[in-house]
Order: sequence, then C-alpha cells, then structure tokens
Amino acid sequence: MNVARYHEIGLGEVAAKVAGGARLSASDGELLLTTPHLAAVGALANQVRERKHGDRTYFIVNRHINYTNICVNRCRFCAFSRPAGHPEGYLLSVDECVEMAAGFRGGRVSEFHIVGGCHPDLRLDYYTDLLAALRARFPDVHLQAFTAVEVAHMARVEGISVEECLTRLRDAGLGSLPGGGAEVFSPRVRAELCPQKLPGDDWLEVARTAHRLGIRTNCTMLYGHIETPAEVVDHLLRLRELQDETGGFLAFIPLAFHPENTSLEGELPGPTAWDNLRMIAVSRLLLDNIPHIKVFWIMVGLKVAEVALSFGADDVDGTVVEEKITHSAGARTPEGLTIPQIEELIARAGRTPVERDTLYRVVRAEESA
Ligand code: V47
Ligand code: SF4
Repeated sequence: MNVARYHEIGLGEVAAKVAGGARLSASDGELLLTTPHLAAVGALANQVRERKHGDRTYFIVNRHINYTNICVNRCRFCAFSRPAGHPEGYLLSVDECVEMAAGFRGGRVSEFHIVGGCHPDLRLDYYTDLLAALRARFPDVHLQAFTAVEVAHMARVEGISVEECLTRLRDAGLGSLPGGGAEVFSPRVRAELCPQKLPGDDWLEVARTAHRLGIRTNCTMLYGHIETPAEVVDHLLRLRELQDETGGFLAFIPLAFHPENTSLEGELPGPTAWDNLRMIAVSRLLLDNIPHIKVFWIMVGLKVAEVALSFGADDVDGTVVEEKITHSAGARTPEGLTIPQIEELIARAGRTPVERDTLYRVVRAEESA
C-alpha cells in the first residue's frame, strides 16, 4: 500500500510513524481500533512483524496441565472454574500431575504450561512440591507456571509477600510465568466481569516483582466482551510502560473471548474474525517493545491463525495436546496439534517455522534442518 493511499484513508500520520520506527500514541491506537480499513492496519503491523522477525514464525512443543478447576473468583467470562464443593470440581494431586506429564512424554516436550483456579485451601507446599517433582522427573523441561493472579492468591493464603512467594516458587523449579489473568485492566471492566479478581494495578505489580527477580513473564488481554477502544489502548500502554521499565515480558497474547457455557452466553456474541485480526495487528503496532505477538490458535481457529501471521503475529504458541479453559467455553478447535501439523499451518501461511523453547532460543529451524 503506498503512502498516498494511507493519507487518503486517514492513516497517513500513523503510517509515517510506523515507517520511521516511531512510537505510536494513545490516539493512534484508538484510530487503528476504529478505522474500517482493516487491511491497511494489517499491512502496517506486518511491516513491523517483518522488520523484527522476517518470515520466522515460532512455535513450541508444550503441554498444558490444569491442576485444579476449583476457584474462589467466579469470573463471569469463565466456563472452566467451579466453586469449592461443586461435584464437577477437581484437584489433581502432585503425583497425578506428574503421571499426566509422564503420559505426555511420548515425544520430546520443552515446556509444561501449568495453570489452575485460585483454590481456597492449597498451601504453598502444594505448588512448590509440584514444581520440584516435575523438575526432578523432567529436568530438561521448562516449567511455565501460575499466572500473576494465582501467585498473588497463593501469597495471600500463605501470609507471605509476593516476592517471597515467587522466590520460593523459583527455588522449587519455576522457570517463567504465563500471561493469564490480566483480562482488561480497566476497573470498570473488572467490576462488571470479575469483581473478585486481583485488580489490574496488582497484576502489574506481580509482573514487576517477577521481572526484578529475573523471572520472565508473558502478558495477555481478554477481548471481545464489553471493553471499549480506550480501555484496550490503556491496557496495552500500561504493558508497554512496564516493559520500558523492566524488559521482562517475552510475548503478548490477545485472548479471544468464548462465551459458551459462561454466564455471558446469549448476552455477548464474542469477537469476529475481523476483531481477532485487528487485535493482533494493533497489539503489534502499539507494543513496540515486546518482542513477540502470539496468536493462540486454540482460541481464534486455525484459519484465522494463518492469516494472523501476516497481520503482526510471529508465534502460534504450541502443540498443547489437552486444553480445558477455552474448550470448556465452546472452542471448536482441536485440543492439540502435532509438530508436522503446526509446521504445515505456518508453511501454508507462507512463513518459516522455527521451533523455540520458552525463552525463544531456537530448538530447530527449517533452514538448518
Ligand atoms: O487468564 C478465561 C482467559 C486465560 C475464557 O502465557 C478465557 O503463553 C477466552 O492466559 N474465553 C488463560 N479466554 C489462558 C492464558 C494463556 C493461553 C495461552 C498462552 C498463554 C501464555 C496464556 O484465559 C485466563 C483468562 O484470561 N479466559 N475464560 C473464555 N471463556
Ligand atoms: Fe478463576 Fe481464572 Fe476462571 Fe477467573 S478466569 S474464575 S480466576 S479460573
């Protein structure tokens, strides 16, 4: 798309900033979220994506372990959790988690992604025993475990600071934190959808503390519900500010809301493919200091994931195998992909698959295979 065309559709100033590598403002962000010219927004994001990563598209061989669905929070958008005492509530013992992980070990795995609800009674020993047992059994597998929300919850139950809690988790084997629980930082959205959840400021503070301790983390935003463009921009810019301060975020993952089986089913339809592509593109453009934008294929579907690789995304997450959070909420995607399937998805989109580890070190690239 040429410069004159960007001017014609009102994106001339933003296009000039993107071409010159200048930082975009909040009002640029709102413009990108509201312009009808999605293809232009995608083309701008693709410029940044290719400048940073060329054709390279990352994936990881990982497995998800959801140790409990029992949660004190009861977020309105969640179909996964159950209150304590509910017949469908479950809590896996440490041995059961290790057994599950061992069952996954048919092939090579480089990461276990471990998240669950905020269980009312579990003490810190459970979490540290779980990490230590997995580390002892699978010393070469990175443990990406517990969102900032879970960490703050376990620190509160244990009566210790978040710093102390993270230190003990790290000493037991924690490698990094996944990015969940951020939702939208806006107090209005949180009051409406997840009033009991950790406030946005506190989520950022847990991430700040983790980064100070040398623990890398991801970050996310749940979109496609009641958020406004201004609230999306505010969320992204607060992440960008923290990244300027710490440099600790590895990747940003926009999470597409799935309404089925939640209390919002029938009230909200969830995002369209158009919304999904726009959110990938806008996050690539605003988050100039976060290295990777991940399209979580489980949430947006395989076809949108392919297109997203030309709208700013450079990572498709992983093989996963068993996914409960989005599938409880009606996702129609498979629960996992094999390595050849994920490589094919990336190749079909005209990109080069690169298998990475959690910290984005290259495990295997097609060029060198
Ligand atoms: O924190 C809950 C969200 C998150 C729904 O860090 C929902 O690499 C959609 O954070 N529809 C968990 N989303 C998943 C997550 C994640 C996923 C993949 C990779 C990474 C990473 C992180 O899912 C929760 C919440 O924000 N969520 N319910 C729902 N109905
Ligand atoms: Fe609990 Fe997380 Fe579900 Fe909220 S989204 S109810 S914190 S499991």
